[in-house]
Amino acid sequence: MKEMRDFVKKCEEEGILKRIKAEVDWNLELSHIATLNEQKRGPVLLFENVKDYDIPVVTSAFTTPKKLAIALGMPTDMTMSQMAREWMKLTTKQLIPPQTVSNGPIMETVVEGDDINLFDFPAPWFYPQDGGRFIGTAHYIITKDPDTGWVNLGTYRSQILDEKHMGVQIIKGKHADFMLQKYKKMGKPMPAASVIGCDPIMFLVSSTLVSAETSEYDIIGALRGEPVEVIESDLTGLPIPANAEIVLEGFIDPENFREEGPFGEYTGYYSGKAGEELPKPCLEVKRILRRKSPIFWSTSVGKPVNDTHMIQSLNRTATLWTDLETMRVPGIQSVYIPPESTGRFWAIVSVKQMYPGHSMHAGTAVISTTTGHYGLKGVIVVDEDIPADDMTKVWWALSVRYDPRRSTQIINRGRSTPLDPALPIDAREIVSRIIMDACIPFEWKKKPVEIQLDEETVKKVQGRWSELGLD
Ligand SMILES: Cc1cc2nc3c(=O)[nH]c(=O)nc-3n(C[C@H](O)[C@H](O)[C@H](O)COP(=O)(O)O)c2cc1C
Ligand SMILES: [Mn+2]
Repeated sequence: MKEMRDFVKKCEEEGILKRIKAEVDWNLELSHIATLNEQKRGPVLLFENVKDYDIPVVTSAFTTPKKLAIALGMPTDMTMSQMAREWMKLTTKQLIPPQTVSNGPIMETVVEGDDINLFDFPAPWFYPQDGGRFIGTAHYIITKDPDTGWVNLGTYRSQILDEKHMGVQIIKGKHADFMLQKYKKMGKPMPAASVIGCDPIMFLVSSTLVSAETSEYDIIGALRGEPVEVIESDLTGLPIPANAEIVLEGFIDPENFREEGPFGEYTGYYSGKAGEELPKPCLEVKRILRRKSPIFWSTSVGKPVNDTHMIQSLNRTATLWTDLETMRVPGIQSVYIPPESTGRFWAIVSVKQMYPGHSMHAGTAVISTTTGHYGLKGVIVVDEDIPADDMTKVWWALSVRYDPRRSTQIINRGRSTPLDPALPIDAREIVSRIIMDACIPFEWKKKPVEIQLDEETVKKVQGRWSELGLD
């Protein structure tokens, strides 16, 4: 899969894409249709007739495991946890850097100077109290480290502020923020490009916690098994994906931030009310590259479960699992960060215990990893017979193997996310974490005797299944 169109085609063949021909307003209506559709875990939507526009809009691209499997080119019956494991395997094998080409569909139309107008794109107005129209949701921002040349892709929500400016919420400590601080020291604006509409793996990876100095492009290459084709921009020097739909290129002035938001965030709450949060970086758009007839891609963010939570669930499960393997925590059977926890606040780890304290070894490791040290509130550790993504069994373990006083540890001071609505608005730097060890203590000499069905009888009654009229 090379581009957005391949994904649309594949989803249509699989019968999980719906073309919407009726006119739909970009103002609230489109996002509300998407959200209601997502609540039912409905199909990918392709809005072909958006009011005031002739550019179609895709939404709801990732709201089921099957859609993610299609995007990743994996078997469509895989579970989230299994896909995350495969992700881990592919991205720890061999990274594949991008390949520079001289031309591509993204160069079909070049818009410069006075002709630049961000309102030319059907950016939706998502929720009633949003501060404006958000053009960058299912998109990512390309930046480059001025010292090392490291190229970063990061998804940071972006709002249209006027025809030529978009606010970009680059949260402190994110990779584009590292780079912006360097440009600030140099007294220079930072080149940046927003990519809207691309091979869906690119969007998946651009919101993944990849270590600093590693380019997301190389991870994308590893997942696809072939390099991303990029064109080196003569304006910004950035590598632009040749097969993208729309690219907005320009510069972020580190000295000149602007108010953006509020926006209905993935927590289910608004974030960024004016006055509550600092002004945000702002991209001045100097050139638009686009296909003649581009497809616009958007995602509803907002309450779980939608694209954002599914993406975060998949990629954080993958990076957490990778972190645990890298730390050589033995016996890890499966890992899962449920989308219902917004894909970030809770993690479940299944472990085959081999020594006393092993389950807590796993639990404490999780909160010390790169993925687990940021924003996570709870870890549930379960024994090997409980798959991390089987909620029925996880609840059972929490009920019959867990004693709150013995099995709980609270860590008081962990790194938090400024978007967490459970913390006071002016104190969101630090959050506590809980480790819940729902494993039977390894050192117990006397263990409770678990019921197992009699194997012989199971075989026998299975053989009688149709005779019993149970087929
Ligand atoms: C739809 C969506 C919107 C996001 N919006 C933001 C945002 O506005 N600001 C932010 O810092 N991170 C946001 N994230 C999370 C980042 O993409 C994620 O932390 C990623 O690792 C950032 O890239 P970096 O690690 O290269 O900095 C968003 C993720 C998704 C899926
Ligand atoms: Mn990065």
